[in-house]
Order: sequence, then C-alpha cells, then structure tokens
Amino acid sequence: SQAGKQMQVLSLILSVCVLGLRAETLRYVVIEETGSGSFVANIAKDLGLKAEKLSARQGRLISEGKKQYFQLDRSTGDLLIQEKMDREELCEQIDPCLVPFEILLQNPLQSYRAEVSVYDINDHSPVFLNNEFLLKIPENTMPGHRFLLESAQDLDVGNNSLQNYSIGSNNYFQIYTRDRSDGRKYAELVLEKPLDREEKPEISFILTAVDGGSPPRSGTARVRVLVLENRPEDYLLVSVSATDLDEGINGEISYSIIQSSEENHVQGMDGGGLFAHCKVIVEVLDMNDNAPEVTTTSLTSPIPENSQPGTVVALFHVRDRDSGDNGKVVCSVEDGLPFTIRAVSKHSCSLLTESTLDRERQPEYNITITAHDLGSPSLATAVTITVTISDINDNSPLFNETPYTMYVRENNGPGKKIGKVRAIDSDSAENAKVTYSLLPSEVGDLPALSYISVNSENGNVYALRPMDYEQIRTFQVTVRAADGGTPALSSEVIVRVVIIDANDNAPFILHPLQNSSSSANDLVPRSAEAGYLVTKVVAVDGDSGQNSWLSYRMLKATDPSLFSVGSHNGEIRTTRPLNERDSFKQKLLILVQDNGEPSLSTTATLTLLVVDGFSDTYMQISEVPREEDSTLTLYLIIALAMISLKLSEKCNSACGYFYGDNGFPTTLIDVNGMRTLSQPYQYEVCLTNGSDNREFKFLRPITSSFPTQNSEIDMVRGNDFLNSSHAACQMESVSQERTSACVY
Ligand SMILES: *[C@@H]1O[C@H](CO)[C@@H](O)[C@H](O)[C@H]1NC(C)=O
Ligand SMILES: *[C@@H]1O[C@H](CO)[C@@H](O)[C@H](O)[C@H]1NC(C)=O
Ligand SMILES: *[C@@H]1O[C@H](CO)[C@@H](O)[C@H](O)[C@H]1NC(C)=O
Ligand SMILES: *[C@@H]1O[C@H](CO)[C@@H](O)[C@H](O)[C@H]1NC(C)=O
Ligand SMILES: *[C@@H]1O[C@H](CO)[C@@H](O)[C@H](O)[C@H]1NC(C)=O
Ligand SMILES: CC(=O)N[C@H]1CO[C@H](CO)[C@@H](O)[C@@H]1O
Repeated sequence: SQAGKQMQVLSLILSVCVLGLRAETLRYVVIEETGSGSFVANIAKDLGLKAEKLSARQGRLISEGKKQYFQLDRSTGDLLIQEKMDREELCEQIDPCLVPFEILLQNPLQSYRAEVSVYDINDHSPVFLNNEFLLKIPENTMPGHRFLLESAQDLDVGNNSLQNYSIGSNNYFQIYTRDRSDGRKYAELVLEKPLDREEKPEISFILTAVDGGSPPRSGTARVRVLVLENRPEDYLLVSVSATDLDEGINGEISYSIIQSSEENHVQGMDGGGLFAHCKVIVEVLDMNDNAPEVTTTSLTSPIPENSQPGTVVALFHVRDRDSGDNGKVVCSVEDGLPFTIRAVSKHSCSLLTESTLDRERQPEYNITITAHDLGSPSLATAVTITVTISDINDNSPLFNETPYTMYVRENNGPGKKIGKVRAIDSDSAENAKVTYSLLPSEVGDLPALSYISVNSENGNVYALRPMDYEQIRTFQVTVRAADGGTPALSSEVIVRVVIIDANDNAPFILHPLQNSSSSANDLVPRSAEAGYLVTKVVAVDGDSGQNSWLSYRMLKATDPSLFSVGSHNGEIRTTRPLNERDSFKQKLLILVQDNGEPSLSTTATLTLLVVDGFSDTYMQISEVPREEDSTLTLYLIIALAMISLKLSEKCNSACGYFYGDNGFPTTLIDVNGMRTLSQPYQYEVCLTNGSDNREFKFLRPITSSFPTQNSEIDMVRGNDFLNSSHAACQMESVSQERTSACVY
C-alpha cells in the first residue's frame, strides 16, 4: 500500500509537468481514491514563488465545496491530498471530474484559480437492478423480433464503464450491444429461431455486462424466457424506448400508458420528473372470431297449405360483429324443403315458400336456417324454426270400399243393422268431419228411404222394414259422404243390398192343377210298356237355392206297384206293363218337398185314366171346364217363360205382363225354382188342336240331346215344353225357345 501510494504520487508528478501554470488557472490531475497526505503538486513553484514567500504571504486554499480535499504545506509549498476522493461520489457520471479551488495570497492580495481533475479507476462493476428477469414471449413470435433488456449500471466512466453485453449459449437468442445517443450501451435480445412451447416452455440463460476496465469487471443476471401459448393478452405489440441524457436517477426512465380518446400515449418519465410522450397507434386487424348472429324478427305459423309459392314465412335479422369478409353473411336453408331464403337487405333475409305445400303430406316443417360468414375459416350459426301448415278443405271424403255390398236375410226385424259405410277425409278438424246421407232414389215403387237408413254420424246402415226376397232380391242406393268444410266436399258410393232367401215358400204345383173340382186327368195307354212316361208333376218354389230344390215322393197310390215318381224330376212313369186287371182310374198322391231348413212341402193329387187308345171318345171322359183349360195353358206358358226369362234379360217386360194381368203371385217367377226340372231331358208336349179343346194331353221325352255347352242350356233343356198355341210341336232349339217365350 505504501508502495502503491508512491506510484500514484510518481505518476502525479509526471502529469503535473504537463499542466504547468498557465494564465490564472493551475490544473492538476489526481487519481481517485489516492490516500490522504499524498503529494499532488508544488504550488509555490508553479506560482513562481519561493516557499518562504508563500508562507510569508499566508498562502491558503479556498475550496468551493464544503469539503476540503486538499491542503497546502506552506513550508514547502506542496499541495497535498487532505481527504481521499471518490470520483463517483464527487461527479457521478460527469467526465472529466474536476475539483476546483482558489489559492489566496496576502500582501498584496492575489487569487489564483486551480482545478484538479479526478481520474476514474475501475472500482465499480456493472450491476443489474434485478439479478433475474422474466420475459414472457408468445410462441408465435417471429424470428428477428427484438426485445430490450434492462440495462446494467456501472458507476465508472469512460473505458471503465459498461462496454458489452453477452449471454450464455442457448439455441434461441442472440444478444447485441447497442449505443444510445448518449454513448451508453444497452442490450438487445434478438430471437433467432421460432419458439415452441411444447418443445421448450422455458429458456433460461445468464446475461453478462462487461466494462472496459483493465482488468474488466462484470455483472450478471439471469434471464428466464417463458414461452406463452398464443394468448392475445400476452401478445407483445411494440417496444418503446426513451433515452435521457441525465445521469443517475435523472436518467432512469419509467414508462406508462396514458390512454386518451382511443390513442395510446406512452409516457417516459425520468427520476427528475421530466417526461416525454410518444403516440402509439395500434391498428387492430380483424380476426374472424365472431359467428353471425341470427334473430327471428317475424314468423308466420301456421301458414295455409294453399299459400302461393313466394309467400313470406319468416324474417331474420342477421349481423356479424367482424368486419370485411369476416362480417359478410350468407343465409341458406337446407335442401329438399319447399322453402327458400332470400336476402332482403344487408342485415336481413326472409324465408319464402318455394313450391306448393300439402298439409296432408307434411303438416309441419322444422326448418334450419344457417348463416355463415365469408371469413376463413368461416363461422356459422343455425336457427331452427317450426312452421306448421294449416288445413284447407282440399280433400273429399273417400269411401274405403266401392261399391259396398250388404246382406240382409229376408223377413228381418225392422231396424236391423246390415252394415256400415266409412269414408276417410285426409283433411283435419271440421274439414275432415264426415257426415253420411242417403240420396233419394226408389226401390220398386217405394222411396229407398223407406227401406234403409244411414246414420249420418257413423255410417251404420239399417234395414227399416222386413225384406221379402221373393219380392226384391237386391237393390242399390247411393250414399253420400260430405265433409264439414266450407264449401263442403263430398263423394258418393253405391251400396248394394242383397236380400238372402229364407225358406218361406212351400212348393207350388203347376201341373196338374190341384184346385179344380175335378182334377185334370192324364191318360195312360193300356199298351204302355214299363217305363212309359205318363205325365210329369211340375212344381215351383218361390225361394231360391236349396230352399227351392224340390224332390218328389209317392205318398199314396191306387196301385203302388204300377207307377213311380222321379224323385228329382217329378216324372210319373209306369213301372210295369199294364194289364187287363189294372183299374181304369188310378189315383196318385205325390209329395213335393223343398230342401230348406226346415223344409216345406205340398202334395199333388193325380188322376190317371188307363185307356186302350187315344181318341175323342176318351178325351170326352175328362170333363174339364174350358175355364181351366186356358188356365192350364197359361200355367205352362208361365212355366216355360220362367225358365226362359231368366236367361234373357230382354224378356222382363213380357214376363211382367203375364203375372200382373192374370193375378198370379209374383213369387211364381223364379227361375231357380225350376231347378227341379233341370235334368237333361226334353219333352214333346202334345195338345189337342181342336177349336175348343186345348187340353194338355201328354208329353213324351225326346231322346236326341242338345249340346251341353253350358249351364244355361242345361237349365233350359229340361223345360223344352211347348209352344202352346199349336196342337203339337217340338222345340227346335234352345235359342228359339227362349225367344219365343218372350213373345208371350
Ligand atoms: C480506452 O480504450 C480504448 C480502446 O479500448 C483506447 O484506445 C483508449 O486509449 C482508452 N482510453 C484511455 C483513457 O485509457
Ligand atoms: C461483446 O460481446 C460479444 C458477445 O456478446 C462478443 O462477441 C464481442 O466480441 C464483445 N465485444 C467486445 C468489444 O468485447
Ligand atoms: C320438429 O322438432 C320437434 C322438436 O324437436 C319434434 O318434436 C318434431 O317431431 C319435429 N318435426 C318434424 C316434422 O321433424
Ligand atoms: C185355382 O188356383 C188358381 C191359382 O191359385 C186360381 O187362379 C183359380 O181361381 C183356382 N180355381 C179354383 C176353381 O179354385
Ligand atoms: C210357336 O208358334 C209360333 C206361331 O206359329 C211360332 O212363331 C213360334 O216359333 C212357336 N214357338 C216355338 C217355341 O216353337
Ligand atoms: C188330331 C187333330 O185333330 N189334328 C188336326 C189339327 O188341326 C190340323 C189343322 O188345323 C189338322 O190338319 C189335324 O188333323
């Protein structure tokens, strides 16, 4: 230490030589921290005075500050350091650091100005205010981005002050040392490589500040970089930097934001309260971060199904908070619906019907309207509205059967339900409410209403009166179904009522006549062989089907061994040859029975006369009144007609004529009743052709058979009776017979 002081003093002497005494100011140099008592210079010599003279003139130092750093040795004239000087305390960052004083002499009074320049030594290291600082950097920060680091402070000046910043090795950042306008250095961290939070969420390294002293001194701090997810709140927009020429606290700058009327001012204020402003204009670029908003402003539901295409159903207000394309919105509606969407204005669109609607097909629609913006990627919002379709009376009731056929057994009790009609209307409510009614018509001579009725509500059909199958087999009425719409729609259906036969008619004997006082006689030649066809019991039954299937049975006979009756055809035949002993007059009682359940029957009494040959003589035996002859003829005609009429529709009027005029019960008119005769037989009917006597004399089977192509012919065949206006004839053909029958 003692040696060090000598060195300092030595150097001082050297430097004093440089300064000398010039003008009024004496200039000296001393190195800071030089110890007290150290020699600075010999003032007496520099003033050109002898040391004694200096003492005699009471030379002394007058310092400008409070502190007296130097002292004057009057005996030698030496300027000595009285108090050790710290340059940093004396001058802070001011360089050069001068300590001025005056040298005052008496007798005469003289004043000399002197100043000592205090040289800096590197006695301070750069120091960071904080020994660690944190940088939060979003991971999407682009390489090249610069970050200002807090500067380190070094109280020394010149080459001893902070010269350079360096960082520990890392893969992401480089450090650059920059000069401020005042020559001070600051550190700039530059991102070299993209950050990846997932790969390295935190990067840490040592920041070193080095001064230019010899040897250099340094200070360090740790830098921690936190890599952030791309959160907007951490996004570094801009770094501002201000400089202050002052030193110390007057040069320390703090930054703050002053917000006024949407412009950000950044204020930089130094420790002395001086401040500067700069304007930071932040232009916010729109990001498509708002989905369109859709509001239903009007909705018409239900809408009638007959709405014209183009009817407005709903209005929507649409807005998007974004700007540019991000805020442009297009509305659409899903495909396949009878609706379309149309822009009404910049901020609204309407939903219209596009085609016709049909409530019966779809009564309700859930319609999703989608609004999407033109941003990339686009954002969309969907709203769903429910539109119901209201009914219009556009459907008639439809019967579920057409025509209806209902069956009623004859002799039914009045008011019997015989069936039900039902019509469905696919409209709704009143438009679908169906009521039934019977259209006026006639059944026979009576209005249909007197036969049946229809319940207007439920369509039940009732027979109002007992039906007589033998009178009416079937008839049809028209039922109308009308809905409750305005105007109402309706449809009609035919209801066929079929009367089912009951066995309520006993067989009726057509031949031989049963009610004459003396019944008709049939003649049997005594020469007849066994199997000779004597006559035929002709009976009919007013019923139909099984009820009219007749069978014949011999109940009683004068000689039961002589005659037999065909159980199906009623033919009376001899069973053996006749002989002399056989009685002239034979009486037969034949039971005719139908096949109904229970069956009904009637009997026929036959009187047969056994004769030796046909002659007028024999004919006279029978004393049949002429009245009855014509009646018989009529019966036969009827019997024939009955067969024929059923086969030929055009016969109806002719037949009606017959029955009405002659007072015969209409129940006789029954083709089916003739089934008893529907055997494959033909008969030749012979009548006498005398002017007065047209009595039925006999019949004889015709052996040649007709072609049997169909059942119609079959039915007729057994009844090839006769053309009664002539004495004798043979049916030539079935068709002829049919035609001729109609003539009667
Ligand atoms: C300061 O350093 C520079 C270069 O490092 C040198 O040229 C200069 O002479 C030095 N100044 C002093 C006063 O030592
Ligand atoms: C300053 O530091 C950088 C490294 O940070 C180094 O490359 C450079 O040489 C240094 N400069 C001086 C003058 O020491
Ligand atoms: C419409 O949506 C409602 C409610 O989700 C649903 O009950 C209804 O069945 C839907 N209608 C149609 C026609 O899809
Ligand atoms: C026989 O019966 C028929 C039909 O029933 C009738 O028209 C006729 O008057 C009756 N004759 C006698 C004599 O009773
Ligand atoms: C019945 O006689 C008439 C008159 O001669 C005749 O025209 C008609 O064809 C005959 N009918 C039959 C079925 O033979
Ligand atoms: C049996 C009989 O008297 N037949 C007569 C029928 O009438 C024709 C002519 O009208 C006569 O030629 C028959 O002899």
